[in-house]
Amino acid sequence: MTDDSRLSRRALLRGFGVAGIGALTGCTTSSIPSFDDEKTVSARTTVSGDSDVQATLTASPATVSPSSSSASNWLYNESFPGNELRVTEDEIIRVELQNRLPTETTVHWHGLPVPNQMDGVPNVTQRPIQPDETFTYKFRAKPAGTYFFHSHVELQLDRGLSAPLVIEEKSPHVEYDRDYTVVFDDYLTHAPEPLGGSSSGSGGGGMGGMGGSGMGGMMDDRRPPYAGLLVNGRLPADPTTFDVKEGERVRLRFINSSSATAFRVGIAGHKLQISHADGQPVDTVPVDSFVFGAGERYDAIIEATNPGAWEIRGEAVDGDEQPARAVLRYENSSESPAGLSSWGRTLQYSDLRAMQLPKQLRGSPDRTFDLTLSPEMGGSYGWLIDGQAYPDADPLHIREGEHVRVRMTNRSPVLHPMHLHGHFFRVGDAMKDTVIVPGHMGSVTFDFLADNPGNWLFHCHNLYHLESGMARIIKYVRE
Ligand SMILES: [Cu+2]
Repeated sequence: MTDDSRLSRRALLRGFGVAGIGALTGCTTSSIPSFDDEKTVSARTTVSGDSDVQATLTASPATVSPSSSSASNWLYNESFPGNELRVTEDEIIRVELQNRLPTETTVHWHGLPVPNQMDGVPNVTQRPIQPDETFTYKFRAKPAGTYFFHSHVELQLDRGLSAPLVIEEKSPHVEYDRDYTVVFDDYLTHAPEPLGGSSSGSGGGGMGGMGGSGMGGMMDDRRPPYAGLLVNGRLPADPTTFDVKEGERVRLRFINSSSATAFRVGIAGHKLQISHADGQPVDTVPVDSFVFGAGERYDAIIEATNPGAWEIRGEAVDGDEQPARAVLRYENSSESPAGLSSWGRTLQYSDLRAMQLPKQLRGSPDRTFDLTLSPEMGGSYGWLIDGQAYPDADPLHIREGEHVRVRMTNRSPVLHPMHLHGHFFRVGDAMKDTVIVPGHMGSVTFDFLADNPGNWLFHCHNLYHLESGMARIIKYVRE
């Protein structure tokens, strides 16, 4: 590993893209989490041996045109979304990231519990990859599941630096004839900018901006000026088509790779048999729709027993863009797709039953964190975990082998999709890595086994909340 002890505070801040945080909070002292701290427990070693799958990712500026006006984005291998990386469980993956961007970058393997030094969080798990530098990520693809990978530097995810990662099971618990990946995203036609500034300024409305429908007039969140919502990189007017044949069972891997959008998803004319939550197998549960936040994934089996052409629809939960759209088209059907008329029964977390729950997570925890999620008060745009804005925030200390419980209460009117790196956690009877904490005093508890030493980011996957402080380091310590 490289020697990172020389990194300055400025470099650390720059790497995480939160140079404004110091000014925002007025803090000059801080406990910047550093990954060379003596108290840190040694991370799992990286995998040795030859790799089974090699890939090269070139991150570079590129042009995409999901709409008539093309936009300048930053992409992997000039693809949008990036090309899917698909492997079989237990294979060793070696990915060389070539940075052709004008600034530094990293790759995070969202949801996959890789060794800490492969996790791609700048200045926490690795030195950011500089322009024209190359960095090699190598890890074992385990466990199987639907994941994605993305840049973890600043707002680069919202420029297009993301792609699906599918790790196929050797023996899946569900049968299917086809397997499609369905990526929901939000789309900017220009470079993303932090949603900073004062609420007293004109235009933005700040944290005090009046909410949309259903907010009861309470304060609402800001939202980037998205030009539209996408399925697999396409706007609703020019939708992706998924071909099926009558009688087939089709596995759909839904990924929310957006930066700031929770989607409500359904398919006209078809039930969804939810088979995996965040890539992990569950007893199949039949629903008509589900809601997922940024960073969440669901796999569903649909039975193709209703010939025709049908809309796959994803509506923003807190946005007024036109819904994202794709088409499920049966062979020999040429009609225009039938729209979704009702959301029907929507999946609840309490419906999910993991095929396997770690037995270490039974009983009472060794350690519990009670954390509030709240907006910064006083007119600045900021998001806090227990009153602190990362990186000026205390790490949460845990010890290897512990059963750790995290209770989150949301003292804001907007939902937060909270994501833990390096671990799956138990929420209800499901194993997940990202969970929505609903607004208006919504509360969610998750439990995890501290079995992957290192310094791990725990944060809101709304990129704009993350960038304005909604993160903590969970740090393995010895004492
Ligand atoms: Cu959030």
